[in-house]
Amino acid sequence: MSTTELNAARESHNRPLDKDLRGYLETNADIVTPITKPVKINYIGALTAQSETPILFENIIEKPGYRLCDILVKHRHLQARGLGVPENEYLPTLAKQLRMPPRGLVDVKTGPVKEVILTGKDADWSKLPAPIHSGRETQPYVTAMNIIRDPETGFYNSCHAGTIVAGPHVGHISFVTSHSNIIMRKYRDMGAKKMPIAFCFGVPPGYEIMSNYSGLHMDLWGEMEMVGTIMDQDIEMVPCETIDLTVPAVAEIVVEGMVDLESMFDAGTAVAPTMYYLPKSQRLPQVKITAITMRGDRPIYRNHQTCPDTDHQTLPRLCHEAILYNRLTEIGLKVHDVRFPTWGSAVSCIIQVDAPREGFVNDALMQTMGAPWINTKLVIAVSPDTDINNPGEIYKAIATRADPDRDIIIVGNTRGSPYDPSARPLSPDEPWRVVGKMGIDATIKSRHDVTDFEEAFPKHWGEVSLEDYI
Ligand SMILES: [Mn+2]
Repeated sequence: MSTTELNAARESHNRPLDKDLRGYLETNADIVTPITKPVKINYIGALTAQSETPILFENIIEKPGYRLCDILVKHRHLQARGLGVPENEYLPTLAKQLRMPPRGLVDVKTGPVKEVILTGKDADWSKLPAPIHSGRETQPYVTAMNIIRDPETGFYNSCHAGTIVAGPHVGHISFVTSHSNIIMRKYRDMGAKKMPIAFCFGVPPGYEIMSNYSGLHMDLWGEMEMVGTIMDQDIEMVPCETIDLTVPAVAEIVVEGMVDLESMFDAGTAVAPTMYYLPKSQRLPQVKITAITMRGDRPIYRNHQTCPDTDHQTLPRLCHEAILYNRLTEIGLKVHDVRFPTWGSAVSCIIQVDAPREGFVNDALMQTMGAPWINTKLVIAVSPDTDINNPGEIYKAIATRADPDRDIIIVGNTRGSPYDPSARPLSPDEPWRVVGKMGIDATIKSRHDVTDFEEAFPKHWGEVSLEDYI
């Protein structure tokens, strides 16, 4: 078997996809690093961020009985495992699935997440192995997939809004996504004072990829109704104990709560996707925890360590990449890849394209720069021969294939990221900011002589190894 065939076999060997996270970790044991030695919870962040593939802590000193996993989707080959397809089919597959109709949800009476049920005083979420993520933070930070229901449509909207564990039964949730705010407003307009929310820990990567969707969808489906579409299987949901919501039956842990819609509370800083402490302070809604349900046998807490570059940079942008893949394909160019690299601080995007003739790349750059989100401040177009995984290659393509006079588009005064220090704070609308955007065409162009890009190597390069002569 060739390496390509071998990789393809490895990456697609988990189709049909595992229904639950523990099954997924077993199926993909070849890339999971189990840590069986005792680990202090305060070391979890620093240890996690040294792993490039899934890591599973099985022995957390302060939290016996729990396991904790992270780094499920940081790299393309991991995302491909999550969808059960070879790496080169990952992006076209997700892009197509996002254009398909929602599969919906299947209600069942009970499931593994109901093996342990804690309510009242026992529903103490400070007992979960939620770590403190950074040097400046003082409280544990929960990054689970959360579910809220649109009160008008009944659709289940999901995101991974980070939530500060402020006490045994209290949290402060950073609802930065516009859909969460629209839904909260709908509840308020109906006269509601509280909104039910469920935090779901430990679901397979397919759930997480989909739950981070953020395009036009609210009038047709919620992210949860699409999980079955991208996982190609029925998604079973069980009713919550204390709130009127259903949750994935196969989750490892579910925390039920009610969001207070009437007041906002001062919360400290958190780590932005840019990995800075921005915004410096926030006023956030409060959540009151009403129940915790979980598996009986060593439930797996899913953490998304927020810094340095981890799943925290990648996960929210995977559906963005797929949506851009569709939009760029619509223009008529061949899209090889779309990537928000972890080293691009979640405000830059690389598109790897083949353009049929002059003019296409500028349209592709503008389409990407004009994306609905605020993370395409810097967009770089490269050709298929530039290794998109290698920052040095991207830099070289800019240096040798872009003429600043002809190949750079700059647009001023556009929506900036609240997490981008270079953007101008917009008073009195903080934390919003304003910033320009830049597109760089670093592809090989028709005006170039392709043979100019033939790279020089020594004779017998790749055939002889220095190791053999030491
Ligand atoms: Mn949404």
